[in-house]
Amino acid sequence: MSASAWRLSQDDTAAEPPRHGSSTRRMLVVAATVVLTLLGAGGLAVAGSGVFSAERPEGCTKPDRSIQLYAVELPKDGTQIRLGYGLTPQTASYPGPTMEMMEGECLAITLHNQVPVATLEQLRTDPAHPLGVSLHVHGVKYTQLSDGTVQSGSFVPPGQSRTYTWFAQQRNNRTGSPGTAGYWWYHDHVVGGPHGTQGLGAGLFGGLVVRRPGDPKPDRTYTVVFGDRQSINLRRGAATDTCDAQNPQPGPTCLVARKGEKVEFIVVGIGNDMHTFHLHGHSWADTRTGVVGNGQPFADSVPIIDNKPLGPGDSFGFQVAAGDSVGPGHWMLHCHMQFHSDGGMSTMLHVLDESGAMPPGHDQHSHPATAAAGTGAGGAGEHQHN
Ligand SMILES: [Cu+2]
Repeated sequence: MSASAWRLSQDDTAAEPPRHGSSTRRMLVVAATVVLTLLGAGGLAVAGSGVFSAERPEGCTKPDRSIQLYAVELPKDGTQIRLGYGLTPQTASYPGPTMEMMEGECLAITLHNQVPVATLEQLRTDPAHPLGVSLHVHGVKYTQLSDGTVQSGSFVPPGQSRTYTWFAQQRNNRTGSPGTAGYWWYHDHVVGGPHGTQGLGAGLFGGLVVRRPGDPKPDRTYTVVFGDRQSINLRRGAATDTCDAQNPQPGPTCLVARKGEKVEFIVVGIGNDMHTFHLHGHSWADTRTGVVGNGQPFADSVPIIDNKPLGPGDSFGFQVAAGDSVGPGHWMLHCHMQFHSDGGMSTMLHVLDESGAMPPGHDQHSHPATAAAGTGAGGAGEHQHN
């Protein structure tokens, strides 16, 4: 790829009248690009990839915060390979850790690829495709060097590490930037093929929330990913909910809260299917934060909903006060496409009372769908309720 292959000619820009000497200036820019590429100056150039990009987005002079992220192989689900991101290799999960940023913040994430080569080879659909994992994010700003794709050369070969930079750009009325606050997600874009389809299918994804100062803070946050084969967080039926009634530990397969706690959901669609996200007993505002702020103008024009369409790549989020007005109980959370919920795309939000106990009369729960646990053929991870 030559350096000029993707250069938009200035003469093609309608708003810019042709000026004397502009072609000379262009030549100088190209020459400078070549020199920088040869020198590999300051991480500004990626030799060999044909990409010339700044290391960080405009507005991010240096990272405000740095974190380590590990991509590892997890125990198989039946015959399905499972991968996960974790803040440590030992705590990797699918979905991966929920990332939280404040608008204006610049975050450096160093991804360590600890997935065995043999596993990546098994997931590869084309022998010519390079082996690696990556980190691709939705909603916030990043340069080509943090795109997490093969074509930009921004992935992590086995055993190696790479730092990705995300910038939660602020709203700017002068430039017209709408800001980046909202509910987003991140995922692999490399495992198996150029779109990371195998990496996504194996579990390399997670939620991201970007807040503005003054946004409501939740007591706990759950990321719920609706996917193919009637899956929630890549599980189906009973495997979506492994909460221990005596000692429920919040996690990807245990959505639990005390009455009155502010519970935040980050809802993400992956795969190829359309879904609708429905939560029993609770409703939310269809806004950026999912709540109607105090004194917010036009509050009556904000739709209040308890069901929302979700396509592949979509994400949204909201907060509810657990059990508000309706009390403790096992509140269903499911896809409302009937053949999806019947197929096992259904789990529970367990709302305990203020003391953390499920009051009498609510101590039994069962899943309407008795489909084989998990999405793997062997149904590993199946568990019994009651
Ligand atoms: Cu569905």
